[in-house]
Amino acid sequence: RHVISRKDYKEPDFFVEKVELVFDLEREVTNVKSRLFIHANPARGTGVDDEVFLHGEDMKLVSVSINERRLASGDFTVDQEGLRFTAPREAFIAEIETQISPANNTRLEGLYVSQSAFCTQCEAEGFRRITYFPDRPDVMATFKVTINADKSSCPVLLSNGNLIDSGDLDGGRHFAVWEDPFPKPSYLFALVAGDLACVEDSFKTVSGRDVALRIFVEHGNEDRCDYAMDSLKRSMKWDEDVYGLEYDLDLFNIVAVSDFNMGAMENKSLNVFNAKYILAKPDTATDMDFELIESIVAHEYFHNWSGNRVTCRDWFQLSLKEGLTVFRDQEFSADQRSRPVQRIKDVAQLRARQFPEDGGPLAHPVRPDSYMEINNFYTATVYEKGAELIRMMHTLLGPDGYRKGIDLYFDRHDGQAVTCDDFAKAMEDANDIDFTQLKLWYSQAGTPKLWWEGDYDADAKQYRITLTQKTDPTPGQSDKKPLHMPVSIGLLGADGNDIAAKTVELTEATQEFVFDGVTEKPVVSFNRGFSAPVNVMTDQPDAELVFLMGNDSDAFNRWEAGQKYATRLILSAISNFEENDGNADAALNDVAVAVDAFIGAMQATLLNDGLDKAFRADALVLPGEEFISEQRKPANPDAIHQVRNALRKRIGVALMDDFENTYHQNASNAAFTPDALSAGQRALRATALGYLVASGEARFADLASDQYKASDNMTDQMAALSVLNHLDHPGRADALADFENRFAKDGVVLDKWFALQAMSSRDDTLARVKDLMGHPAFTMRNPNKVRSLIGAFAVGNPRHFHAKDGSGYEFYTDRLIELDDINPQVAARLCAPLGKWAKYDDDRADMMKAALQRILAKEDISRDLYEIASKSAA
Ligand code: B3K
Ligand code: ZN
Repeated sequence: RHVISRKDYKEPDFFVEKVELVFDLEREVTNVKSRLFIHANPARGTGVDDEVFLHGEDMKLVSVSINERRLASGDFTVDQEGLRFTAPREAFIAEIETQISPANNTRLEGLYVSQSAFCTQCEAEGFRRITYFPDRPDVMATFKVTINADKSSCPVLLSNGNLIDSGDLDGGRHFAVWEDPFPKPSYLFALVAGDLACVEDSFKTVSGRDVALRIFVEHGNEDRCDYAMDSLKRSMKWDEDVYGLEYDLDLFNIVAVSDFNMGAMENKSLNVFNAKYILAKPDTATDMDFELIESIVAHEYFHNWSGNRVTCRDWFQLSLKEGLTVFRDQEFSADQRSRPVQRIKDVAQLRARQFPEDGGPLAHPVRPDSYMEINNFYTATVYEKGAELIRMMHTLLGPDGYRKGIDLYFDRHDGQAVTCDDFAKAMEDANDIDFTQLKLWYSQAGTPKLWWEGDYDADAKQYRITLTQKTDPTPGQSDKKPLHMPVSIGLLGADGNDIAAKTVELTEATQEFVFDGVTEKPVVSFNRGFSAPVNVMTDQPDAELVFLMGNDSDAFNRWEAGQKYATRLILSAISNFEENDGNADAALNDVAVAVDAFIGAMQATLLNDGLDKAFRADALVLPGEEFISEQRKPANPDAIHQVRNALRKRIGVALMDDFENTYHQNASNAAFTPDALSAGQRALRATALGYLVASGEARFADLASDQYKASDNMTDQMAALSVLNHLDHPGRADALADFENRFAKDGVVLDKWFALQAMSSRDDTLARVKDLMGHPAFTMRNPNKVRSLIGAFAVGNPRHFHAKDGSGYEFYTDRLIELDDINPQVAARLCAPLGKWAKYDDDRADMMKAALQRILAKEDISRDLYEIASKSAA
């Protein structure tokens, strides 16, 4: 199999200055004519031949002409990778005609049909499925695009940039011509054509430019665009205020489509979104949906600078745009909502998705060294760990130094395709600082482990703290060097106030830091705000964790202390689960004192009105089953599930009165608004309901059932439904039936219904999932459906996915094999859960490895799935 290596990067031999495309849109056969204005790269080495290579896949080549002379079949060669011919001596024009079939494009890369509309997805390498082209990000061209289509089925015709012409044609057809003045790589090209409704607004930029903002959706969804539009306007303003970056065209379009491989795509001035991340109104979307819409709309908008104006030289540099843009959207959300709550969410996400990746068979650096299929590298590491890297720069430089670096970066590289090194260099030059060691975070994979040891000297009033770091080997990288990282540390006195706090810079394997003027033996609050994205290995006594839960001035570490305490409790109960004959209650009894202390601390958090409600809701949630299973090898999914539930039950019973009060006090009669404050109130109430139901008292299941019936918004309904989902209560069936009825025709909303059932811990879940595959709304062709039913089963239902008899693995493997023929990118993405075999007992590990072998034995396996399955099996 072909492996592409970062060290083999070579500048392109030829550049394309300008592209003119003409599309004749038809569902079965679309004709594409392209005119490329090509010239040789003046910097290319001497002695190279004059062969021009243009990428192209799965197309019919109709003709090629050079400078208006049609090439005979002997003058060019075409294979599975592309088209080759000999270039004339001077700059020249190539004209190429191809035919493609959007209706049969189930991979959803290139030009395809979603519902009745035509749309494109070109990142990373989809443009080569539309026409022959040097489909690499360091070739940047201006695009002029003519779209011809049937007027009645495609009244809306869109591409990047400005509309410069349009009109009617014979035979019921019409056309539009778009021109994008900004040179861009082919991956940012987009085209949309269909019968879509449009919601319109506008934004005046800081220098007075009026920008028309349009969101295109399927008819009937016009009333679900308000929040996305509002998020867009707030993003535009925030980027001006915080980064000094202004929008650069008179038009910004967003299109929502039902069939989409990922979340959204930042095509220049024509963002295409998975409809799930645009459509929302109170009775169809939860608070979490609103939050995701806000952050993804912002993320794609921010790419206009971090990604489009300055793009990546090659795909190994993907984190240049993705890490930076994730950091930008995280900060945007922190400013729009609650900063500590945002940080808790981001860290929980990092630990749930990126840490396991970094500790498993698919571990790779933020800037990978090689790949088989680049689409497999849109990972938590490139995105979220990449964002942590930028965050560390921000912490080390401070807001002003960071901004100086950013200004220099955009100033220096506007209009260019650059590297992660170029980014770091701008940060260094603007601040006269050396990031040589910090840059190891780009190249070294694996989550560092960090230990600390403190020593208090009462006479000298000094507290000395020694930090030790170590990173374990990862596939292909055995020797790890010490990293440079900022570690924020606070010292708390007995009264709960900070005696001292500072951010130290760790650069050595072991290093000591001294705090002066420490008047009493402190309690340490370590790695505040998760300033370094590491695993802190040092345990603190239960009493210190309780103290931090109640007193730390750093809200993140208050939450963190609770998570640590809960994890430790659950792990110790799990380790004596077997000795207690698999009885989770008895296992908890063995650690009864600690359980009681923990519940006391939870109660204090619950009742502390000084803490905001969203924070309290987060702090009361126990670490998830997946997270716990990462903490000990072998992980026993049954034990984890039972112990965690038993602990939830104890908390529910012990704090029943408090939860009941919380539940009733936080009811609201006001109309639903998606703002952070009201969302926090609903979240706290949902947490209370969850614990009340967990207590096992039947009246609370009735309460959940009543809540489902009585509430008028999706957030409260889903809160009720997600607790009923695991029960035998008649309210479950009623609510599910009602949900199905109401949203039968509503793909995006019905996905919640599929996912709920896939995640139920009830015994009949797998059988039900199999049935649901025959549901009229289910299709393997729609990625959202596949993720909701099949993906949610693997990721959100550890108990059934890891069933001891192997039934979960078997079902799942069949689906991946089936999906690979339809959509390899999505199949590859869903394969990762099987790669975690090393975490489980031998029986399960063997079954998971056998499943990977069965996948690898598939005839015509895609490059996408092969890469993930083969690396996972190793
Ligand atoms: N840049 C796109 C992701 C493209 C994924 C291609 N497999 C969305 C984003 O990160 O904003
Ligand atoms: Zn992105």
